[in-house]
Amino acid sequence: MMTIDRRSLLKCAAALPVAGALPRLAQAADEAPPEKADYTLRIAAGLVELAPEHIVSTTLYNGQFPGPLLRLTEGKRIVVDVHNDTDTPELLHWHGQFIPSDVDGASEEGTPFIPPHGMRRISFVPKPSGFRFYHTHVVPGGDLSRGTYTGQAGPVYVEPAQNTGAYDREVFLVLKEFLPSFSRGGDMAMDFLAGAPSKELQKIGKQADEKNKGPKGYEVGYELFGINGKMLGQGEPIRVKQGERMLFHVLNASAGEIRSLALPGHLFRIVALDGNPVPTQAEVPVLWLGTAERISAIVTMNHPGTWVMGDLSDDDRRHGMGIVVEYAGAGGKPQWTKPKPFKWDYTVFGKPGAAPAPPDETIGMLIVKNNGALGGFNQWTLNGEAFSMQAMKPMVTVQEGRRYRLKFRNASDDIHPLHLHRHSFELVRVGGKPTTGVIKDVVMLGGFQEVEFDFVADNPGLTLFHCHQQLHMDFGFMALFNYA
Ligand SMILES: [Cu+2]
Repeated sequence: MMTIDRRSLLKCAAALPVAGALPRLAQAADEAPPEKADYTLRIAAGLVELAPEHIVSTTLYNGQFPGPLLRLTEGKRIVVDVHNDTDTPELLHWHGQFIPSDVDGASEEGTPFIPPHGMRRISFVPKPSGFRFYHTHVVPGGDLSRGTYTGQAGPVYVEPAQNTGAYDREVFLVLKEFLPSFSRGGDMAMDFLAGAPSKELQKIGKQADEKNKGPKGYEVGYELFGINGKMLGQGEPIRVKQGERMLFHVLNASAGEIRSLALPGHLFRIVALDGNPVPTQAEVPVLWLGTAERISAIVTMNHPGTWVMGDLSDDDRRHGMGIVVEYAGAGGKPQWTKPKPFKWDYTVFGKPGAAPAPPDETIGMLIVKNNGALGGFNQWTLNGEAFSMQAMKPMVTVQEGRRYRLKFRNASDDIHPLHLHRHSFELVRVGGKPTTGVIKDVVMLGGFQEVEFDFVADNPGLTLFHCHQQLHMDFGFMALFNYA
């Protein structure tokens, strides 16, 4: 289990080879090269022992899943050496941080690749504080051995200037599937989001379907599931004491799945979404996380026993998506009970009665699915255009200092975890409800629903926007923003 232990992390970092002996390539231009890196990450094939009878070979950071927890300090510059021991170019993206385009880790923004069997030294100032993560940003397309289908993901905690919240212990949980394969259609949960579908968007979706008849486009399914690289019942349980306040930092590191998490008999008091403190700390029985979303929640341990903290999907839990929580002295077989139906509503964490600042400009984006249009894969368009990796044409030009409202209309039945690089955004309308004060970098947009969020153009440089569902982003669901 990944509990925090600063000393073991530092020890582990020190045991890694120092970069000096290796060729230094594609160094970030504006940094003076320091003597030694603060952190070294090495991308290479490795094994994940999900269970003794399920050992998976995939690409990892530092030979482990998840990659090492990096505890950074807000505002304190770091140097990171990233080695690529694979045969293909790689990219390491610092998800949720306000850093320059050349180190953010997306080639669409101009970040150089880490060459095969080469390395890249980067340096940046971590911010904002809170729960972030790092992951690969290459485009796997139809290759399920690349991109986020691999084990390339690791948590980052950027320590704030001042500490928040009262808790006794912190635990990081990284949710991830393994052994992907394609199928036609899937069985993802769809009905858990607050709000109702729009008739007009359903009509647009239907028109698109009539143009693209034929079998359903490919979806990705998985054989094995785990938390921190262990299937449910494997590895160490989370051992707790009655009355303890546990702060769970949960990351959905999936390539495209939505995850849920419940702990029978307990409530989660949500203190932060995507690492950013929420204005209203509400208690919920279930966490729902779209791909790349993070939730920080405090659970007061007041229901002794041995419990399964797991996904609501019986099938996914049976294939490993869960972890045992064991009270001191409890023993016995881990128990699971299904929570009562519950709708996930981002607005309950917002500031009641407040109105968001008015935007300087509103940009509409209509999302349409062209069923199976790309050799069996669904094609995605934003305002009628699928992103072209050849053209790399910016869709929106923003001006520094202005506040932009993006209004998304989803004419498909899929849920889209929308992600903006290098900036945070404020939710202003979700599931038909106005809200303010919830700051995120990924938000789930429900099937045939609308969502609106505002961002301030305050970090000049090419900026990527995309759906974090790997299959969607690779087949059109991306847009580049540039600064005037
Ligand atoms: Cu999507």
